[in-house]
Amino acid sequence: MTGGFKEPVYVTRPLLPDLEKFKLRLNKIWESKWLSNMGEQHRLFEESARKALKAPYVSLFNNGTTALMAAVRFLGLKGEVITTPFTFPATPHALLLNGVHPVFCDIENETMNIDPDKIEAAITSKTTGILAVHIFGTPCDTVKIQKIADKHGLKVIYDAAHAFNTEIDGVGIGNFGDISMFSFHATKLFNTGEGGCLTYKDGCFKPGIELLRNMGIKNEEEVITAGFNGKMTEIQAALGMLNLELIEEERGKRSRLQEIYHRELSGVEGVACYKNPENIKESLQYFTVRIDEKQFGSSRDSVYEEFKKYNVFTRKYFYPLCSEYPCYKDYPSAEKELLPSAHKAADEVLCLPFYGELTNEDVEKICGILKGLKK
Ligand code: T4K
Repeated sequence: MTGGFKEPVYVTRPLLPDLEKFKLRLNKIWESKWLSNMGEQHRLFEESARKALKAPYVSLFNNGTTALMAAVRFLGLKGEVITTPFTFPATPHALLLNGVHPVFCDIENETMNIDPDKIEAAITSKTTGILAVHIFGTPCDTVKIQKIADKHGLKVIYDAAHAFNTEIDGVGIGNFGDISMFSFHATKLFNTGEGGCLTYKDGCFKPGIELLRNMGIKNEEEVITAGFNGKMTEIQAALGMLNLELIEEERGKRSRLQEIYHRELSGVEGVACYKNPENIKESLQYFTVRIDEKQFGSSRDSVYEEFKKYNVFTRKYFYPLCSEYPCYKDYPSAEKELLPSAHKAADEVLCLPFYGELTNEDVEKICGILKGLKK
């Protein structure tokens, strides 16, 4: 039996800049006594994030969820919006908290993204939009989704929380649909502790989105709409500036680890790893496998439990499905029979540890443990 790890190995660890460099930025913030409300660090970081995402326009937020809520509200979505059940709770919650009913649509078996061939059947007279997720950073079928949206006059929002740096044929993923949302949470390849942003192609969106982000305040004497507080702080922005400098090196390390995972796990019956086509620049956000219980001899859940005995803490993203939460389970679209691929993915997917600090030997050991669990 392969031995376990001395220290716990988590699914991810945050990228952190050199502390002394961060202190220099903090000194500036302290001197300025400017902590929030779009100060200098915010301005600098917004421009750097825009370049990194290859996006025409960016609005920064204090986290990805508030950003997504602002997108739904800004586009005036109401009635029903078609979305995926195989995602983090933030996706459907951003709709429900805006008074919009999420309508769950099944996913594609391979990419685990919303199945565009099933979207049209879910459209009713109440449908106003599609909220698709580039799950694990794998791009949705943006061409098919846009065609459906154009045909039915629907808005498209992409939840790109996992897709920082994802590109299709060299085009940043934030250029698709009406608005895209990115998360900069600590668990993301690129992080500001908490944080996120919206990207969009239409510059006219900027004032409206940013009004929502700051209570609807136009100036000291005018509040022209009902907004909330979604502002990113100067400290978050400063961390973002420094973490952006580390991304390429981190991506290099993750690419190497990804190769080792693929090499070690290829040919293991019952373990499947998805590979993006050549024209996709990957986000390298997660490394996921699917465990087929029949072929592997052990279920995903038992693999997850067994890994803990070796001090390895994998994650069952995204189990349970959002359609199984108490707030959604009674929706007609939440019926299990309508979502077979989503249920299969929720039962099979396991996210393995994936971050640059891991050594090649660590990943080989994790693969050894997994192979040892095959029956
Ligand atoms: N849409 C999608 C599709 C999303 O996946 C998310 C967030 C959102 C929208 C919303 O974006 P945000 O509002 O969060 O910006 C984590 C994250 O909190 C969440 O951002 C993320 N998705 C989700 C997939 O994962 P948990 O509850 O699994 O995190 P937690 O605390 O269990 O952390 C996982 C592991 O990461 C820990 O075992 C150890 C490591 N870790 C975590 C933190 C917070 C660290 O090493 N350091 C840390 O500071 O939700």
